[in-house]
Amino acid sequence: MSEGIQMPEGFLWGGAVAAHQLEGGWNEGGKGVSIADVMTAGAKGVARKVTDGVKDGEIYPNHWGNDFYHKYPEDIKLFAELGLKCFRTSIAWTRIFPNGDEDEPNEAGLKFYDDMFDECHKYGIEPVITLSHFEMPYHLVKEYGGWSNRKMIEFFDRFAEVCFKRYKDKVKYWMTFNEINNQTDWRDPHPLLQNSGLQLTKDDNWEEEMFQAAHYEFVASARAVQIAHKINPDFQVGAMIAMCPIYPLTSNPRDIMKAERAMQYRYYFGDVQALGYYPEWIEKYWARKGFNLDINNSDLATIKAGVVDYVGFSYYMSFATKAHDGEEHFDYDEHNDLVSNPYVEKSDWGWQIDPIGLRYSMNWMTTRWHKPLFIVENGFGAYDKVEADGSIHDPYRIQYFHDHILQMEKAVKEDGVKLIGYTPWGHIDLVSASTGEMKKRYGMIYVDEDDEGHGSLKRSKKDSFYWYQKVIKSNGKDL
Ligand code: BGP
Repeated sequence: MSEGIQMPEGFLWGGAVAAHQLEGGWNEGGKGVSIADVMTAGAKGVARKVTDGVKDGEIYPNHWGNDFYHKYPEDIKLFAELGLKCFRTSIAWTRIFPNGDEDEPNEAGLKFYDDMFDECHKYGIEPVITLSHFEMPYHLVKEYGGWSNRKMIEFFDRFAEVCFKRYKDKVKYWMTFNEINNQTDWRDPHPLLQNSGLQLTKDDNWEEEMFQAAHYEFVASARAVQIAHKINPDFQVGAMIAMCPIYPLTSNPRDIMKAERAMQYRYYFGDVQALGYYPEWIEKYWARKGFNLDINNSDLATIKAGVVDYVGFSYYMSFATKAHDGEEHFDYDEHNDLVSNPYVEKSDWGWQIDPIGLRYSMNWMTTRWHKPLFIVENGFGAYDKVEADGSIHDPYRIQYFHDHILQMEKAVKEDGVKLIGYTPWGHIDLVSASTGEMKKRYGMIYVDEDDEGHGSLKRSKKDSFYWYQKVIKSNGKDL
């Protein structure tokens, strides 16, 4: 494997997780029920089921996660041994506001994060915090219809403000909504529900609902940016975009136009959050589709005033697309328009492995949004095997990280991209967001637990642990 390039001093090497995928303790410490808590397990290639409450006999993997809620002191100690400079996680909204619409926050929930952040600082690890990572109070979904309701802006901003005030001196890097653009596959209820809680309200015209919900999220996010800067001008508040560049399958101009529209559609979220305005094409699109959205001038002013400080993004894979015969408008429909790219390999879950796509994406975002970037997710979900002596050899994961980190380093060194840090996804094994499985593992730290939550929960180090440890120690040179 080739040698790496040393990163600039102070580069934030880290790891990333999300509250609902690892904490467990779903009904402890006064926590309310979140939408993640009512999602049953899926399986490889099968979407998880959203239930209308918790029923006996169903498996809800987010109820136990990997038990970080109880084990965080020993886990953070391991993260320190790995050498992490930062740790990305999220605050479970329901620990702070169990129902979402209360006036007063839940002290036990606030204290949990206080203690956990203190534990990080003990080892010089900087917490990087997402406010809403694929979850919201289930009560807000049932009673208000989630983000289809403008009232969510008020509830979210109250939650954000309480967190900004409480953790004013403990957290500097924030993100508002995880993968806010992972709603563009609006035919698939799963990402919609996770981001917006829309699933339980209507089942027709989801595309229009998606644009509406996203708009309310943009306003809430922009207001949160402004609130944050008032509380602490040093706060850095970012967007969080799921970046999968969409390539044209061929150089046929029709495919080029199709891919261009697909990129516009999937990434207008970044335009709004990083540039402060909706792109030109979108109003024409809404008019042609007959969408009638609740967007007013004061919202647009808020969006303009609440531009993010940086763009956090996840990168796992690239996509490819191709125009359909005879189609006139080149509209993007994520459910039907993606095709297989013959030039890249795929993971066991069909995710296209494309390290150069990471460098390409970093260039594309920099040219378009002119903001510092932060790679807050990147990783390889795979089956791992524990050997008789307890060791776990995961060369496939090391290869994936090696190839992606090298491209990341080239983007910084050779292309001038400004990059705050790199936090590989699920550096400790956790529940998969899409399938609810434990066996789709991303970790450098193995957790002894199966898909039903059985196992000793014992943590052990995979080969990738030692590999990443040396990458961090050499600041990216020893790859
Ligand atoms: C991103 C999510 C994460 C995480 C990751 C891996 O979309 O932000 O929460 O889960 O993907 O996905 P999965 O767990 O489905 O393999």
